[in-house]
Amino acid sequence: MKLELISFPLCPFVQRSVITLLHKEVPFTLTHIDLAHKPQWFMDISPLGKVPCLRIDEGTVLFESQVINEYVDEVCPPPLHPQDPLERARHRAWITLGSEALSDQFQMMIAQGEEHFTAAHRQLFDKLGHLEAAYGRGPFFAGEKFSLVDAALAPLFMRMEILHSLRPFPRWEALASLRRWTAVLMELPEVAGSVTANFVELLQSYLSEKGSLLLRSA
Ligand SMILES: N[C@@H](CCC(=O)N[C@@H](CS)C(=O)NCC(=O)O)C(=O)O
Repeated sequence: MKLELISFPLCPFVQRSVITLLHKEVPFTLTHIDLAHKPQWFMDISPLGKVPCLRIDEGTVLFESQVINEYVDEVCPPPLHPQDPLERARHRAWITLGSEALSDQFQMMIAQGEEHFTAAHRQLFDKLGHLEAAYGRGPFFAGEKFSLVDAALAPLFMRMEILHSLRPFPRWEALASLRRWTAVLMELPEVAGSVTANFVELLQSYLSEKGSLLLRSA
């Protein structure tokens, strides 16, 4: 099976799929596009105009990171999703929370005024508070076994640590369990290898381009 993942290097949703593919040791190629200048071939295959997209055997294209990850999980055993339907549904719910939290995090990164920043910050940390309460003893979301929840949350946590180094967040500091979980995930080769070596610099120059408040107070 030939898998081509259409990507943008800074996209956390693409990163979720990269982590899943690397974890499963499934060969794939990455095709980067510039989201500021989307090529026509991409617009033709991406119904929502978003990355990631996964092209399978140069034919069918899947979109939406969670759909891509579940497909990869089903066709490349052993499964990372739980077998029990209720537990599987619970995992999907927390992955959805992760998507919403990524959106809050993005809003916090690009906020142009303190009011916008504060609203995004509050929404993000309210969600993270729920996640902290749902996280068990670790080391992973579901205990000893890495799951698609870990793959979906790792990009959020990676960015949290980078942003925290630019503008310390007391509320992140206080989430002891999430930070322990983050440390475990960042040690994994599939997480460390899911971004380019210059990822921190790339993110910083993106923030700088956007005039991010995170840099202004650094
Ligand atoms: N729900 C989507 C979200 C994907 C998404 O928002 N991707 C962003 C980049 S991180 C994108 O392609 N945005 C389109 C744009 O910037 O025009 C998923 O989970 O795959």
